[in-house]
Amino acid sequence: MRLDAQQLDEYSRQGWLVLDAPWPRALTEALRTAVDAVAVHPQVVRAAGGHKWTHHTLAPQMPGSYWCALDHSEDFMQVMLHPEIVELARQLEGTEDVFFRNGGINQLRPQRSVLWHHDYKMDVSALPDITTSGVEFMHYFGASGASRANGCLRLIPASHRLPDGQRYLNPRDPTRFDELLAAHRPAGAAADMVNGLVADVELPGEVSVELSPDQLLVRSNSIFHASWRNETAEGRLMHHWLYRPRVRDRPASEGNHRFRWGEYLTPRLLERLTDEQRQVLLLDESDSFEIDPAYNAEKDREGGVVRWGVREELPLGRQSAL
Ligand SMILES: O=C(O)CCC(=O)C(=O)O
Repeated sequence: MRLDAQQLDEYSRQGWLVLDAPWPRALTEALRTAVDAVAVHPQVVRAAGGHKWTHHTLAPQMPGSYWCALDHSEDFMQVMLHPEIVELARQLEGTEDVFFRNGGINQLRPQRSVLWHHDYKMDVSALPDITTSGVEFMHYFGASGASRANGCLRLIPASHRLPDGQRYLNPRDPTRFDELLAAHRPAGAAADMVNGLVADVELPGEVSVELSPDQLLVRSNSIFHASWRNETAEGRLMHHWLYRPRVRDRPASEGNHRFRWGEYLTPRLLERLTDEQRQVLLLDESDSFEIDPAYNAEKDREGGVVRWGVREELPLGRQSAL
């Protein structure tokens, strides 16, 4: 899937786009089937040390882990590594040399919201080869998609850049968004807000991104965003994933690799990948990069335990057959 000049310009200026999902609808249905098969009672998730707001009926693979059995399992990988997605990522990053950083499921719990934040604020203007901070795809794959009622995304268009419109955000600089937030958050509401129990404050210029499960949000990894509070009784299903341009011969923290996929995907899943999928997972180049030191603790804690496989390898929750 390739974007036209107008879409590219819009993405560059505003930092986000909504597209029709470029994969067959059956793949989205397979994601829901997989969730139904693996889901357990929310109390079981809590007892298993479920991550505070991203796990509702999907248990972490080990206590405290961010990762459930599905995040990079076969059906999810077939969407995240779909040829149309790889093509889009390459076009948006302006280079063939991109890698799949990671994906993950956010099953926003009832009564929870996500506060305003930036995921990634590196000033890439300091890196001569890099002109973007990475592209993130967000797919709200539950039957009801994303609505204000179930906690859809909110974002501030064009917030992925500094006010000069040229540079991406730098974590070391105070940003205008931190100031904006401080000016709008009422002091008395801070405790519940900071804990994500009420929706964060409305900010001037913000947009709510309501989507059907047949749509895809494409956004700069640097955009300023939050979610509404999930007012429904169900966990809101979304999976998102990130591609980044490769940074060679620079410190590991600039490369920002989180996984060596060969250590986390089962042999049966590895067997089912195409050459192109192997390429963006860097499976045949695993000696050519270092894991970002920011993820060393995760690697030490979870390496060899957290794994993702094919459908037949999933732990079945309610015993429903796939
Ligand atoms: O789950 C959501 O809707 C928002 C997720 C988010 O903000 C994030 O993962 O950075």
